[in-house]
Amino acid sequence: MSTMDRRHFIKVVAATSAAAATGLYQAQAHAAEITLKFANNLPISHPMNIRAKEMAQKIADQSKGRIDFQIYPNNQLGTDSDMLSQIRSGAIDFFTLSPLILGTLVPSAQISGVGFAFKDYGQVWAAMDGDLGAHVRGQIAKTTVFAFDKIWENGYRQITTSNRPINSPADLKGLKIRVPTSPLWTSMFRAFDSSPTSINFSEVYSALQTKIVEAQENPLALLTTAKLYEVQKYVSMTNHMWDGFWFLANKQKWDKIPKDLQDIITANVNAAALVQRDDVKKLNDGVMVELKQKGLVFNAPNNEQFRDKLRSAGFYTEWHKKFGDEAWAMLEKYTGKLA
Ligand code: X2X
Repeated sequence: MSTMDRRHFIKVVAATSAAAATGLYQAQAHAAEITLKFANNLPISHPMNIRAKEMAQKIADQSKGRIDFQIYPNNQLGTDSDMLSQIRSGAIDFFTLSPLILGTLVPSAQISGVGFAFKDYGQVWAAMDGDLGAHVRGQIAKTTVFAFDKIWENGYRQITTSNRPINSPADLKGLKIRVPTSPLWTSMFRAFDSSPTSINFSEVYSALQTKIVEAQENPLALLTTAKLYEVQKYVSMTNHMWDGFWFLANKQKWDKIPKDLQDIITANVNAAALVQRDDVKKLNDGVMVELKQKGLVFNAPNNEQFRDKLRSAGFYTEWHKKFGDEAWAMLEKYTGKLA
């Protein structure tokens, strides 16, 4: 090797290992004008990260290499609580978060997670792409972050346990269940007379494995991609709530991005949301057979009984009061009367 070659070789190796250290998916190996960090809590095999990776490449291509859109999946940068602090301060540029967990910062954002509110996806997308979503995004925009128009998909949530199927609301009594960190989630499982514990998603697998909790609830896509089937046995198809991910940006960081590049990012984030919605729905609908093969035992309880339990516990009355008449009417415009 000549001196020149060796120098070049060392430079390439250094650049490659630096790239490997800075993020799992790096669209650009050479220096871009703007480097942006998107962090999230989901495994790399989840459709959110698969579509985000594709999106990062499109953003790099369409910006002609001016933007390096880096993805930090799977809680690499910390728990949801940590990442919420990071997006608020601008330590990260983008973050996807459940509207309910965002409720720790913007209480009104939790309204889309009211138990048994949306009967089907027609209602979900009409509401979230319509007035209800616009109302929530307006509230989020009063903070140091804002949400892009199109919410990303997580899915309808199902209860899993390590020791017994949930057939009726009575089976939820005293159940030691993990819930994400959110006032509405805790309130809902208290209304079911369960014993909910707030745990960030990054700790869920080990909390179930070590039996700190016996149960959790999530869409089926998470059971497979986060391998929760290894530490749970029963899946009860309660469909007790729909959940999504607002794609959040730090406002101050965003305002520093030139308008032409902002437009490229906005168009790609919203477009990726739409294909990701479809992917996640297909995965949630299609993965049951595979999960059964992995040993999970499914049952389909009567959802109406669970809804009645929330009604009689005063859950709807309480949250109607908290969200206020105007927001509640906006929700019921899409869902019909809830209580
Ligand atoms: O924490 C969860 O359970 C998850 C992955 O579904 C959310 O991000 C709300």
